[in-house]
This record gives sequence, structure tokens and C-alpha cells, in this order.
Amino acid sequence: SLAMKPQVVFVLGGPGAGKGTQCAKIVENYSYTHLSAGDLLRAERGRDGSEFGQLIDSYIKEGKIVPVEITINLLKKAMEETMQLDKERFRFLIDGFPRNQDNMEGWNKVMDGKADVKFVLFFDCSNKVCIDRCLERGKSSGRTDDNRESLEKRIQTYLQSTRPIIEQYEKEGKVRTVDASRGVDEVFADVKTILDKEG
Ligand code: UP5
Ligand code: MG
Repeated sequence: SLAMKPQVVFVLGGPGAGKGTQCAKIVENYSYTHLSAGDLLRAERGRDGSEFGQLIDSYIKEGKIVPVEITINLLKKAMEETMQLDKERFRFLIDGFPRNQDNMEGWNKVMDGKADVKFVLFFDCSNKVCIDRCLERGKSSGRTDDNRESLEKRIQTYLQSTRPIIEQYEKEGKVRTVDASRGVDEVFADVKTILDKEG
């Protein structure tokens, strides 16, 4: 049988914009598989015998972007494993990637011709709302980067490195923007409109 090429939606937005929350809701309603690059990196950090554990740990605390070779391998492996288990599962939400030029070049190099990027779902949210949400979550998340010091760095990295990537995709007409500062259900209503239209 013919294997389908992975169909990818990149999900971007600042720290705490609601990428993970909205992806979870999408998965309940559409046949997408959610892959959070951050979650994959945190799992790799905690994996016994990982040669990248310490590097990932320090990058995450510093809000810096991990070298793409590491992230792309985790994403590629997760996509392959998903499709091996069920060949109908070829639609992916790739959450929190690509975050910089290095990420984008790495993706283009490794995935060229192997996956189609349909569009970028951009959760647009003010820095203040983003920071407040992460600090609130930090009370119980156990995440090493949900503190004020790391958050300032995460926001800086987002503004300096990730926004330009979103702008590049915008020029290609590939960005679908959602106002993510509203309540979860209001945001999701807009997400649904976009996904229903894109098919
Ligand atoms: N919440 C969500 N939506 C809400 C709403 N509409 N109203 C009110 N509250 C809302 O949500 C964050 C919090 O806000 C939660 O408590 C939620 O209940 C609430 P969440 O859905 O988790 O937001 P999300 O955008 O997913 O936030 P997250 O913190 O995961 O975003 P980041 O982009 O900062 O984190 P990520 O895990 O993607 O990356 C972490 C680090 O990993 C990066 O800083 C980087 O160091 C590294 N990384 C890489 O190096 N490369 C990668 O490719 C990816 C990550
Ligand atoms: Mg997340």
C-alpha cells in the first residue's frame, strides 16, 4: 500500500501562549497526532543513558534553543513510530518548532520532500499574558523554566529568534493567526474555523 507523506502543521507562539492546550483540544476533534518538541526534549533529558541530558537541561533553563540535530531526530523518530503503528496517522501538529533559523534549515535539510508543511498555526499573545500564565503554572508544573528569570530569557529568545521565523512564513502566506489572549474555548473556536477550512 502507498504510505502517505506526513502532513504537518507547525504550531508556534510565545511561551505559555497555549500551544499545548490547544493541540490537546485539536487531537480530541481531528485526526492529528500532537508532537511537542519541548515535551520530546524533556523526555530525552530524562532518558537513562541519553548523551544529551545535561545539554538539554541547561538549554531549557536558559531559554536557549537546542541544536537542531537533536530536536529533528526526536521529531523524525516520533513521526516514523506513529506512522508505523497506524498508517492512517499521517497528520501531525508539531508544537514549538521551528524556533529559529537553525531549526528551519535543519528541517528543510532533513525533511525535504519527506513531509509537507501545510501551514503555521500562530497563537498570538502578549508577553505579559504569556509570562503570567507560565508563572501561574509554575506553582505546580515542576518545569525548571517556569520562573521569572528563565521566563525573561524565553521571551527574549522568542522575540529575537522565533518571531522572524513566523514572519518568514507569513511572507509565504502560510500563517494562520489566532488571538490567544482570550479564554481557552474562544481560542479553540477560531482554531476550529481554521482547521475546518484547511481540511
Ligand atoms: N492556559 C493555556 N491557554 C490558556 C487560555 N486561553 N487562558 C488562560 N490560561 C491558559 O499553557 C500554558 C499555561 O497557560 C497552562 O497552565 C495553561 O493551562 C494555561 P500551554 O498550553 O502549556 O502553553 P504553551 O504555549 O504550550 O507553553 P509552553 O510553556 O509549553 O511553551 P514554550 O514554547 O515556552 O515551551 P516548550 O515546551 O515548547 O519549550 C521549552 C524549551 O524547550 C524552550 O524554551 C527551549 O529551551 C526548548 N526547545 C528547543 O530548544 N527546541 C524546540 O524545538 C522546542 C523547545
Ligand atoms: Mg507547550
